[in-house]
Amino acid sequence: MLTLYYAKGSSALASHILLEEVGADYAVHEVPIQHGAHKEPAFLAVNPKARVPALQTPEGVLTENPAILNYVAATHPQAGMLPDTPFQRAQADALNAYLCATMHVAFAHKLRGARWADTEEARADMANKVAENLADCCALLEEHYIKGPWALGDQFTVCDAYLALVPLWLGKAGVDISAYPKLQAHSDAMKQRPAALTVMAIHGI
Ligand SMILES: N[C@@H](CCC(=O)N[C@@H](CS)C(=O)NCC(=O)O)C(=O)O
Repeated sequence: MLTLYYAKGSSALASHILLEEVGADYAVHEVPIQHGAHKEPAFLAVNPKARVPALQTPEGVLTENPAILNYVAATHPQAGMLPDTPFQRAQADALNAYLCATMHVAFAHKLRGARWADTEEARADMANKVAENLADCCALLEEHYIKGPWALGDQFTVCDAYLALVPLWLGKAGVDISAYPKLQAHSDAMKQRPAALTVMAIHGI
């Protein structure tokens, strides 16, 4: 049995969508980060990094969206969420690493500036750069990484569950997704998938 620790509207959406897409047998445990629940001892015992998502598995807890996505895909091979060849799998890892370590972090500078700077002025400077940085990320994804209709081509994969976060980040940062036709089409296509829609509704999206 799997248990996903998540907060509504957070980046846990990606792992949540994949669990639903593969038809996993899983439970959910909401961690309302807006009330500081992720800093309570009960959750720190699950994830000492105080972040969602976290996935309780029979072998222990996994954190970080890319790791959770790969685990869920690998344990549900019938769903075909990983590409076939080692090279394509590495391409999927590269895209997910970019979303995790570059694009999500760029977005986090909007509300989480206190991680990096102590003064109001520095935090405001960082927040003011978020839209520009996300637009740069989108241009790169659009030009070099999204093959279409799904991230890696015809097959829906782990990357597509992660890319479901991009419209949220852009909306909150005031970046118009319609400037990026492949990302817009991807967002529209996600809304045609019953599993993704179910999870988005849970997250209030
Ligand atoms: N690299 C992590 C990022 C997780 C993360 O930053 N989650 C946010 C929600 S989107 C969080 O828990 N924030 C709580 C905080 O920063 O205090 C992943 O991809 O799983």
